Amino acid sequence: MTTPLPLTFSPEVAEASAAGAPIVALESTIITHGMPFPQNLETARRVEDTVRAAGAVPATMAVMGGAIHAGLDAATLETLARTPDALKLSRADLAACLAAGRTGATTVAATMICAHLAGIEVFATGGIGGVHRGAEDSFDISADLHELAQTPVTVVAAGAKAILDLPKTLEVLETLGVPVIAYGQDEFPAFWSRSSGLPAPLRMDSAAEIAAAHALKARLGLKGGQLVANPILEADELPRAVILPHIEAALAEADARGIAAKAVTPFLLQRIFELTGGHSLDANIALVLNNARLAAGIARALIEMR
Ligand code: PSU
Repeated sequence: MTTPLPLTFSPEVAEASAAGAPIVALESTIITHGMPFPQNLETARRVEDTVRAAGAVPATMAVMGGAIHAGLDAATLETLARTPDALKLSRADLAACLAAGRTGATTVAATMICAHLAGIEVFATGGIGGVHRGAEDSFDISADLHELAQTPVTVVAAGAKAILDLPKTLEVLETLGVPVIAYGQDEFPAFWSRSSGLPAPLRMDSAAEIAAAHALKARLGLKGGQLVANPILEADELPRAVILPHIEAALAEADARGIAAKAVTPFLLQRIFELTGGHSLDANIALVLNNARLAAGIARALIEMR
């Protein structure tokens, strides 16, 4: 289905949208820049299946051939997973990528924008971008934070990636007025680990409560979305003490090599993958699946409420 916007729905998503069925948006930067092939493709498929098994329809977002795609068919998903030079799209480059007719993968920020255009209110990812360590010199703060402040989509993530400066990330989210809701625990989770040592600003224990807060925020005329920080399951986590030395080593290497801007996050994820002998990727996959399940529950609850 093509709309007057440069926005194309896959048949599955078009049908769900017409029926008012629950839909969960999924991003694609995690496919092109966050995981190596073929695990990226396998994970993308498993995440979609997890959303379906939990009673919602997955809409993986990407820009291809001059259109935003809400939902990718199997062949298109595979093509994207095999496109290592896809652009990494955020708010700043979405329109330019469309104009140039290039292939682009959507980050959290760009996926929120595309989801909102497609009428989708819930989105699952791994971990959002945030304030990078050393941001006081580099000014490297992910556009994901500002997007959460202005686009009304609830984003389910396992916190912010632990390669970041988590206290500063929480500070910026507070300044921007973004509700940060830890799911089922008091602490803000740290992506590969359940614990960050930092209290979460808010806590909720059910999908229905999160859906109610999402709806009330809009009713009050408050701009922006919510961040749901869903801790990785205990059986899958890499405890902080295990992962921290690897994060420090990868950060030191990025610094020595002068890695900057959009290249930082993909470089760090790849180095930590190598340093943990692949365990960080196993945990990353597990946490995305866990987020997909919760997001489907929130999308269902939103519809049941209306
Ligand atoms: N979650 C993951 N892996 C990823 C990402 C999220 O498990 O690679 C991506 C998201 O697209 C997020 C981006 O928006 O990392 C953050 O990049 P940056 O730090 O450059 O803003």
